[in-house]
Amino acid sequence: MQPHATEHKSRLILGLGQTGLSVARYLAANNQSFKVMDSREQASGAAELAKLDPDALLPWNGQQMLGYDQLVVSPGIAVTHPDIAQAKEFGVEVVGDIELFAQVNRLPVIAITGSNGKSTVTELVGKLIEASGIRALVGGNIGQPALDLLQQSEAGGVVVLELSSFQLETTYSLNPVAATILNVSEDHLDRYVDYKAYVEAKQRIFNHAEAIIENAEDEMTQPGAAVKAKVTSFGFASRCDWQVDLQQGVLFGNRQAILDLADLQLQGAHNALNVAAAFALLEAAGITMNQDMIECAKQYRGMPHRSQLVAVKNGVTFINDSKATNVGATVAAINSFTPQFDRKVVLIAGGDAKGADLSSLADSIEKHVKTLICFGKDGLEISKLAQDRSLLVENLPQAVEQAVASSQNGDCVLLSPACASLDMFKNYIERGELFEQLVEAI
Ligand code: UMA
Ligand code: ADP
Repeated sequence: MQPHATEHKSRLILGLGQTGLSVARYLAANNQSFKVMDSREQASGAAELAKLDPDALLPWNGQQMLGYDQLVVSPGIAVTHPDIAQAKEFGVEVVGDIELFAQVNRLPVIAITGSNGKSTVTELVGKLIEASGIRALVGGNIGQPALDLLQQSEAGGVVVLELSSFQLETTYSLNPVAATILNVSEDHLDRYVDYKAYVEAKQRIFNHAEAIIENAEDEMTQPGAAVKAKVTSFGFASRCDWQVDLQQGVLFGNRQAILDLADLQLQGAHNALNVAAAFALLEAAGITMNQDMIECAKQYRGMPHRSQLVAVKNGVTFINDSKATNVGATVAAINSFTPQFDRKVVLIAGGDAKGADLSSLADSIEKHVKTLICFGKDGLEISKLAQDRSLLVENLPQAVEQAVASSQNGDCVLLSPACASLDMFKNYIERGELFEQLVEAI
């Protein structure tokens, strides 16, 4: 049992990004003392922290960490870092911002994790809750740190949290009314010893969940026998509580037709599963479905940089899926465009594969991709997946140039990198925006 977040103790925040700042704001507002360490010379939140406490920021020092009761670790810093591991061994508590949030939050929480679709489902669940007439407080890995939601929580509502595996590693007390792992595929293997450890981190979301939503297509999303919670399923098969019936083109909830898949603005079978998961989460949280919610789901267009149409130029369709930072997302994108563009996809991929096994991309490329254009740190590895149809270039502008040269009327140029962008860009947004600018300039 972790001590209560507002109990007085000496706390050290590790990392001064969005999370670290939100923890500092929260502790300062509750008259709790704290210090902050960041291993980088220019921590992004230093100016804002100085307004709260000009003396709070200290240089990174592993020995000094031993002198605190609790370390509040940002998700971008591995808890296996030798200094943190040593402090833990020494008896210092190691928690994250979600743990502090869970210890004081009094509102019902819907918790969402998975390798892909987290942000889409989190945003959609928030919109559906609002459509039902209830307030939704949406945050976590999606951007708004969870502790910042507490300021808005007095007026009531339901909290919707997107949780990364990193955040779950340092969370102990969260007891969501409904929790899901949407899917699991290889990701972040630069942070985990192996795939099993990554899956175990994700499974922590079920620890105290009242209801669990599992993906019937993916065993890794299903709780172990030790977990005692009501389980609801979503998937393609008729046995699922929430069924995406691709043959009939209908989403069924508890065997009742809810909507025609053709009426969804979101494209692809993976997104239909996302909608099914969202409805299943709401049902498990006790929110009654109504027509406004169904209309809201149909109208939802998804978030930027996730399989978004950029333009059609000279008969060629350009799609920005820059947020595809792992193999699973790129496979889903290729599959979702196959009905319209089978063997007419010019795929732009590459970047930092984060240690993933790329071979599972080979089958989709082999079957459905016309030309593969690769760049970035792991571009060469990806290009080897289809040597007869691949080109290796230096950067994204060259990739777009080559894609234009390789495409003809009726083709689709798809930026879906299967890799993180950090080897060449600030983030996936910068990568996606550059792609959009390059397409606009054609
Ligand atoms: N830092 C160090 N040493 C390190 C690494 C980082 O001192 O070795 C410091 C940096 O200098 C920086 C701070 O830690 O000042 C950054 O902390 P952070 O990387 O934990 O990032 P935050 O700004 O706190 O943002 C985090 C999430 N980032 C990560 O998990 C890497 C954000 O998710 C999240 O939106 C935010 O908290 C609010 O909850 C981003 C993400 O990329 C979108 N998530 C990964 C993903 O989706 O795949 C998990
Ligand atoms: P996350 O927050 O988990 O990264 P996003 O909703 O931001 O998820 O989507 C990330 C990428 O994954 C995008 O390329 C998107 O098209 C793709 N994607 C979304 N949902 C799924 C899904 N259910 N299965 C596979 N890929 C998906």
